[in-house]
Amino acid sequence: MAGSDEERADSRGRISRDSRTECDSLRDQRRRGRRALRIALAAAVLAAAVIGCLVWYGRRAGWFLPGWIVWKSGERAAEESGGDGTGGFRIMLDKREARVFSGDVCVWTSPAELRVQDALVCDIDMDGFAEMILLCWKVGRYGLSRPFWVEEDEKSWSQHLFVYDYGTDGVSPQWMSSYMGTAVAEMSLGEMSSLENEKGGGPCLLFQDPAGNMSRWYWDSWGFTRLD
Ligand SMILES: [Ca+2]
Repeated sequence: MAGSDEERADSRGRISRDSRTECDSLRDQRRRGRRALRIALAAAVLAAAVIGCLVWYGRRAGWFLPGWIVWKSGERAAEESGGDGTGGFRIMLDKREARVFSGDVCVWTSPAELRVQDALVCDIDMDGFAEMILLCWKVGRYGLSRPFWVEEDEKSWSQHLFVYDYGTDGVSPQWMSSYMGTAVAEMSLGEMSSLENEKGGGPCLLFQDPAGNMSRWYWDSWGFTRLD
């Protein structure tokens, strides 16, 4: 009888130890589960932060610009002189940047926020002095300034046409277009016939869109107007 009591007590002791062991094991499992969840959450937050930074940097760097853009490079030489008796100037295009040279001296570099697709030099307004015309991309839809009623410009890239004067003060902005509203894959110079404007002809811009459609634009006192 005494032996039976000892066996029961021993059995209860084993059951109690087994229960504690199971409880400890369960707590360990829960602890490991919570730790794994915290690590997974931290990894997700870190991954989201890295992706966010990459997207932000990529946007600023122009990673998401349209694939049809052909970034031109090489020299664009002025056939005519700039204003105020300055001599001729030339533009060098390289790595989405434009630099203006007077002789061998670089007198201007396109602003860092611009990505220059192409450039032309011509007397587009027919005042006797050559201008520099940049086909470029920038973040936001407006030129150097935006209308007062627009509180914040857009954050996406858009295509613009900027016209610069070249004079004794160097390169200065003459006309900065807002978002062009039409995609330009290629830009070149054309000539209007004598019947196409009141000045008896003159230069115009030829735009080719990514689908190959052509259009002609001429300088109309303040800005470009489409001819056809
Ligand atoms: Ca001019």
